[in-house]
Amino acid sequence: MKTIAVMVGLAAAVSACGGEKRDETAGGDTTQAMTPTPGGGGATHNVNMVLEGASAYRFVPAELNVRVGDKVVFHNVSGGPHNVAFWPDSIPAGAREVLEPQIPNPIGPLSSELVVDPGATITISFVGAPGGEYRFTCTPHMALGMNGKITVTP
Ligand SMILES: [Cu+2]
Repeated sequence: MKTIAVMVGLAAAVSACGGEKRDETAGGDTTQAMTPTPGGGGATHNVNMVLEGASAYRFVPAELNVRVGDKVVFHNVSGGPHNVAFWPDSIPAGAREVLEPQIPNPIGPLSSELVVDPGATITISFVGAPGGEYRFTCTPHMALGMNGKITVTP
């Protein structure tokens, strides 16, 4: 099963190199062209968790801006298992209370379960979240620089 996942990941990486900016996992639910909603948010943003080349583990995009009320869906595209782990000491005051209930079976503080299956997702909602910067990492690939940042704007 692992071999299949790696091959799927390679196929995704190769097609991503074709220059066409396309998200094959997200069903077109992208927010690049979204119009701000009065009162904030409600949009869905997609982040792919990928292995590029032999050892470049990344969140793509690694940095994104969202509004309070939006949600971010992390997709396990290649190179897994991955997870999403927010740094408890670098998120805004009050953010922990918003994030913690959304992370069942944490493997560490504010650290989601590992996702293994291709296409598996982790969804984090920023409904009611305080504005500011939310830095996160992928626990298995932390030392390899798989990090990201979400900036939440009220
Ligand atoms: Cu990872």
